[in-house]
Amino acid sequence: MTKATDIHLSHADLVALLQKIFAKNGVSENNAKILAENCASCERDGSLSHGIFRMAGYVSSLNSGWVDGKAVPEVEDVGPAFVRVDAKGGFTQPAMLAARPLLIEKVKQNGVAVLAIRRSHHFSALWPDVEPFADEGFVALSVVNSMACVVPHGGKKAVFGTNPVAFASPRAGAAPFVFDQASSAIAHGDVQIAARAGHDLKPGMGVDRDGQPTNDPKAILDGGALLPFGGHKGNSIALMVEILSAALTGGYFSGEFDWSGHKGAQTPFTGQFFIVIDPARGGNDVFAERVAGICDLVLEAGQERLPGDRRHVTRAKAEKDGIPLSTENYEKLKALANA
Ligand code: NDP
Ligand code: PYC
Repeated sequence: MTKATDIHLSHADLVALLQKIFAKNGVSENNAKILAENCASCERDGSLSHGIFRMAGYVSSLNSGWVDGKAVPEVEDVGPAFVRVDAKGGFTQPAMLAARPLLIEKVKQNGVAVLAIRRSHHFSALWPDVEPFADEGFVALSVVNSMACVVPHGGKKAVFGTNPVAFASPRAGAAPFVFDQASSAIAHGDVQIAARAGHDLKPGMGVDRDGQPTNDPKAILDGGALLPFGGHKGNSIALMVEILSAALTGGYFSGEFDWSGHKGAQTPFTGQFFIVIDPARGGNDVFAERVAGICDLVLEAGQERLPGDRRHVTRAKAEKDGIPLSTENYEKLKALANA
């Protein structure tokens, strides 16, 4: 009998396999490498709602003609501290990487710069987008909106996406402090995973098609909706994400794009926003030490762990033993690569 994790792949081998799948499905060589690296890193870190679980959705969206895997983003220098990118209907990550050198140059010049990406598809976790900035000594915040599946607090109709916010900061003597969280009570990916596994959700995550509270993930996916986390407070964060990611960038709101003509489309067609700061401009030479200090205080006060800690433990184990995959999932990936 096969065990849940009887295959272990190196990060490089998983990237190569995923790259082949992207390339087979109309993604350019450059973009395939970026997306494969991103997806393999999610799997390696145990961000399973956005790891290899997403590959079938990527393929389905690409084959529906909804997303352009070959898109070449256009980077626009629009102000001393403002970079804009038209992703041209492609994925966000290649657009962000295309703009990165100019963005960093502006952050170094001005102490702060923003990046506004529009006409982009984001189908992954956000931490891979912000963590590298903190690795280079910068503080970074990013938000992305998705597809309307979250009812506003007290409302009846889904307006917001699951709209995550990710933040990264250098921290002395340790990996950067990074959090990455949906503004819904649960990510849509985790609802899909629970539905497949036949597990109920905890109370307070969603409503069914009649607006009644439900713990059944299938009822949420079948005409129901998710709730914002923390009631009216999560609601305001979801709304802020719509404003920054769509209104400000020129992308679509989560409820605005029409993918009905593309059967199989799954990738939200929206926008993404970044603020990147050089903490040295704060005039505090011990910024990273101060961050480490406040993180230590939180742990000493009794919080069991910090955000990102689980990922780093999972990453270290995967780097030592390989990334664990079930035989079933490995076979599915090979089938997609050889289809
Ligand atoms: P989680 O609720 O699992 O985690 C949110 C954050 O809290 C993470 O930084 C996590 O760190 C941290 N955390 C979790 N448990 C604890 C704990 N006990 N103590 C301290 N920190 C903790 O994430 P979500 O379900 O909200 O989101 C999952 C993913 O889905 C995210 O990566 C997000 O970007 C992605 N997403 C993407 C969307 C898109 O449109 N592209 C839309 C919505 C979500 P750790 O990682 O170490 O567990
Ligand atoms: O998990 O909520 C989610 C999600 C939406 C788009 C990509 N991931």
